[in-house]
Amino acid sequence: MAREPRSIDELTIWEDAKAMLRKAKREGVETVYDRLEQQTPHCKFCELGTTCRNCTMGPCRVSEKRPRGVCGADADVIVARNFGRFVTGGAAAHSDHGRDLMEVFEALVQGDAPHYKITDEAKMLRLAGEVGIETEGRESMEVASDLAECFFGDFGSRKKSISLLSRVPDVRKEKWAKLGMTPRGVDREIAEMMHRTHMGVDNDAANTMIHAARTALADGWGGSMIGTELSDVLFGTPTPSRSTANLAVIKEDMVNLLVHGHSPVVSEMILAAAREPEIVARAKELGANGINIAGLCCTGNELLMRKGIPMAGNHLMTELAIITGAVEAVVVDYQCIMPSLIQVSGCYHTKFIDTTEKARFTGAIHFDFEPHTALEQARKIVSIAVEAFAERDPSRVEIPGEPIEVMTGFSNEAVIEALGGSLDPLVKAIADGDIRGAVGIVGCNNPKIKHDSLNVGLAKELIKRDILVLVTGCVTTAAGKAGLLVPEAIEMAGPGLKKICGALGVPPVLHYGSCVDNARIIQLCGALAKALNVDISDLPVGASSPEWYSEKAASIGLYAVASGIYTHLGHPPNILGSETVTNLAVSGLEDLVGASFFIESDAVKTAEMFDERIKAKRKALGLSE
Ligand code: XCC
Ligand code: SF4
Repeated sequence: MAREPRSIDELTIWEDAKAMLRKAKREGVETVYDRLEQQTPHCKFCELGTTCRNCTMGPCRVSEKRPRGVCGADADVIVARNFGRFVTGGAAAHSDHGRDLMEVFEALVQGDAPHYKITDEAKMLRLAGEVGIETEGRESMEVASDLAECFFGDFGSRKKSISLLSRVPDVRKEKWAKLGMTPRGVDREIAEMMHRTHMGVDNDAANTMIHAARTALADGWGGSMIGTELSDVLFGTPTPSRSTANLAVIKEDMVNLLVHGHSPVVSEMILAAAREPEIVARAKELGANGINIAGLCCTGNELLMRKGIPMAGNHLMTELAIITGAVEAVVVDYQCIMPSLIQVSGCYHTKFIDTTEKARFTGAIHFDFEPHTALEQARKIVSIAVEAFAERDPSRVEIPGEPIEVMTGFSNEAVIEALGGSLDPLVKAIADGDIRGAVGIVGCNNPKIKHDSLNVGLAKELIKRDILVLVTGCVTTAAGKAGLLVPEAIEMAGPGLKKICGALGVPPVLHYGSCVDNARIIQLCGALAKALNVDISDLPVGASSPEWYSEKAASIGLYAVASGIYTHLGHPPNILGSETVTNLAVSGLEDLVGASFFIESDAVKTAEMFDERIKAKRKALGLSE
């Protein structure tokens, strides 16, 4: 049954978004919301996860009437296989991003990446120490070379477990070993999932799900974690700083270049090129006041965290940013870049530039970013943006609202430093009940859900209950626009959180980075569990992805659960066609790994669920509720 199209007010909570949706209507520009209407209703079988296209005896759709595919696979097997591949897509995306950082790091060690450098050498040496590489009395580049070798090894097939499991409490590792869930190698688990889900291989839903968890763990504690750590080594470990967010960070009097995607390898070079005097002078010659770099999605998070570059918007704002009519260029690397951006750019003077061989967009201007020529490429790209300023049509420019202040840069290192050098004050605040627990709110936007309503709603409900919130990914922009990422937001928090954050001068909602940076959150959980001598599943913590859409979010959710973190999703993945798989996700995993998923679309109810969970965990630790 087709539903009534939603009004603009029902699509999003933001005024800047509404203004641009109205402009899109006026100017006849199609957006993600229009296409969602066209695609609704979706295929019921696909929604339930009960379709299979894994061989040409099919495709098959199973139901009560036709309970088995041609090969005999039932709904449990089909749903588990589909979910397994779905998660694996996400793990592959994060991890291949991690690999790109390894390649730049290795090129640097080999002297083949002249424009990159080791910015945080101390962190590089610390990392090397953590994975058992000798650092005493050795040249830094020698250590770096061993570290690159070690991380490449983590992607392969020769290890029994990936190296950063050194950050996981022993009890948790023993659990994984018993379940056959220990991640051995990033690429290995990914490839093995593709093998298992071929026709006639793994035909036991629970067994497939265990391997899905193992693949997700290889992402969280492997590919993503390596991506995050090497990004810090190369571009600097984030420290607290101030910036701004929303569409008004786009400047009418400047050349606006938006970076979109995920990898700092490209965006950091764009930023460096845009700061060179010659190119700024050219912008001024053309009548602009300078060059304004702003971010979208996670590459935006990377630059926001490390360089304080303003954030124009999250996933559902990417089309709308171009609709301001003031964007000279959108420069993308990969992931979450709607192909529609090509069409939207085409409606304006906006140049759409892709930068990697593995993520090309038909109709885009293409550059092939390589470590040894990165800065030259970046200069050419910024020049294209600058020259496009002359083509802008001022009569079509509309930039809504005013930028909102945000505080960013909360890496674990920065948090520990703010706490005076150790996690002890945090442990004490938790023990005293000032901070009752912590929840990471992560992930995306999804046009099926009123834009950012749940992301913001949940964050507000949690801090009221003295639950510290950490945000990453597209939730960052949501929290920022809602005024939650500034120290003054303690006024919206409960008394305990207000006291602690007030004393430290930090917001009750901490920006922890991009999607790969969820690795920072599990690392923190691992460290807290070790400090308390308990398992991660004993901690009063949770994770949530209220408005998720992507395979990557599914991988993040599953590695959180498999690490022992109770995890909320605002809507279910496509698994409801199998009772076995659904039950495993929402309860069975609890017995296996000490945590499970829960699905809830209401912010208050979700906060109450976390509250109950945190109470129970605190009680079990002998703490006041
Ligand atoms: Fe993509 Fe990372 Fe989701 Fe945003 S949050 S829509 S995955 S950009 Ni990760
Ligand atoms: Fe159908 Fe089985 Fe082939 Fe899937 S693997 S398409 S269920 S025959």
